[in-house]
Amino acid sequence: MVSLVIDGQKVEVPRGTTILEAAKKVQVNIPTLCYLKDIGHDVGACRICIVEVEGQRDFVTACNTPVEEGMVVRTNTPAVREARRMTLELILANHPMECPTCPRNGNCELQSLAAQFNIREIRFPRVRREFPLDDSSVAIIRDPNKCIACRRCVTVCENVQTVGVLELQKVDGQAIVGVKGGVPLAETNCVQCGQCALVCPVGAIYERDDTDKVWAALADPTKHVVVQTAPAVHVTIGEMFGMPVGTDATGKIVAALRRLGFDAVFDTNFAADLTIMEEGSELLERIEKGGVLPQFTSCSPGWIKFLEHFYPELLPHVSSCKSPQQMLGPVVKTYYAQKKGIDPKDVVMVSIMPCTAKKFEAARPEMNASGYRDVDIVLTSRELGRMIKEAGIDFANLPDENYDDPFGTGTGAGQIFGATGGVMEAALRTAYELATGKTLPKLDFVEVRGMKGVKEAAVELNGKTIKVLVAHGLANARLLMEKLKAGELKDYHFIEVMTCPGGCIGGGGQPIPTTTEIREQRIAGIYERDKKLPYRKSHENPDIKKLYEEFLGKPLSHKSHELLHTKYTP
Ligand code: HC0
Repeated sequence: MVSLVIDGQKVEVPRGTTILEAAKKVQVNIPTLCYLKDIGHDVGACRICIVEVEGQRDFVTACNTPVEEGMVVRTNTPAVREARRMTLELILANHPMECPTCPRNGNCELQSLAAQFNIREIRFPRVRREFPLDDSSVAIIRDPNKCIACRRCVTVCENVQTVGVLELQKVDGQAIVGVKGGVPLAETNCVQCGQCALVCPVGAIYERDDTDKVWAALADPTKHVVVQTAPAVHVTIGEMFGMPVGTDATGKIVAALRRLGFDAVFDTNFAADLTIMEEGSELLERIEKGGVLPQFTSCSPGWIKFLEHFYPELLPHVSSCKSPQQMLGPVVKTYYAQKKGIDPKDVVMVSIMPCTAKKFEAARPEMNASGYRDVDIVLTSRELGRMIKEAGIDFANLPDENYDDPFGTGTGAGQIFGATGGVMEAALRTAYELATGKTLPKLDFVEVRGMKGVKEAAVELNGKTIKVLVAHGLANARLLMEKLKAGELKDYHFIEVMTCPGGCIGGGGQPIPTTTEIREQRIAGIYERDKKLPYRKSHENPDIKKLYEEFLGKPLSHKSHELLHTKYTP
């Protein structure tokens, strides 16, 4: 242990602790701007966290300076406060100050710091920036004018996702983050996961806003506007309305969507159950008939794009199943439209997703199985939150309402899709019972749950051991892909990959902030809801049984293939 004094308070902390962390022990929150513990980003670039250390001539950055025995630290002297203010004013002099029209208005770390430091004037000449907006991507928009060069986006893209399309550049003498090679984002290997938007402290990277398209559809009397809500959104949207992290707000989301004017509100959990029926059957078929193994899950669109860019030779491992989002669309535009007597051309399918890459997935040219787009508009959790606020709906006090028929029942298996390991656990619950005809002795596969980067489990199916792996965050996925290429995963049958750390509960379209602690609380909310639902296995979902009886026939049928499956070619 190391003893030191911070602002006159004695404190003892383990060796290696930073001044920033040590100060928290004596109830001192040193302000930060670029620092982000979750992604290991402690470059000390912004210098907002500077403090005085007795005996040292210069200020030191608290976020990356380890404590030393006998250190005397002062975090709140006039000189420290003035230096921090000057730094902040210099950043603000370079900032467009368009707060009222900025997507991060009210949720911006720079804005909060300006308030905390009581900044009333800027003593430096304003720098006018006129860099072009990069809106080449269907999902992510970059506004370099607002970049404060904190480099969090570079770190998350490089280290957490190993995609690495961003870098710090000097443009017109100014340091800003740009795309490597100076090309538009859409022309790079960006997988559109949106983790950069989650960590950006300001409005320099954000999701494309498609809310106006939805308002227009809702106002059009000739359109039948259908909406689906992803599993992860159920336990995260409440955060935008002051509800505790992890709160299950499913019933309130349904009520809010009805009040916004949607004609039918369906549950993506139902579609997740449908995916399990198809993907589980595909796995059993691959095992029986000697197909390409291990099979990869296909529901996380950033992961598919990652494979297409970095490991195209491994695409034959990917399940042919579309994601739940993309399965529900064509079923709505065929089976449901027929049932209701609506021309599918008048159906607008909207998805509420935790994910920016879902916008990209919906826009893929091949996703039009019914002759119309499978999904017309994708909104992230943040966009839906904004629509609900704009409509003046008192979300937290809404009554709980139920989804509409015929896609209103989702099981616990569908619900856990929203957390890392959930697709695998849901698949195992169903594959075991379909293959053996026996009831699972234990429903919870706890081995595949939680924030560990790579997890594994095994299950006995008719005397054969089925081995599975789960990874989340693309750095972990890359590890597995390298092992697979090296021939080390030959005896594995199924691999789940979710693009974002923690799975969809940590998706790039989720409420900001999304920290590791928040991810864990959201995951707990997901499993709580799983436990409470009347059905917890996809094959027991009565709406799924009905869909197969009335329309699809059986999993992997001709109709299923036509509507629910696709092909990713190297
Ligand atoms: Fe997910 Fe999904 S679970 S990808 O993480 O499979 O985005 O929540 O909606 O489609 O169901 C995201 C979340 C989904 C899909 C589902 C899958």
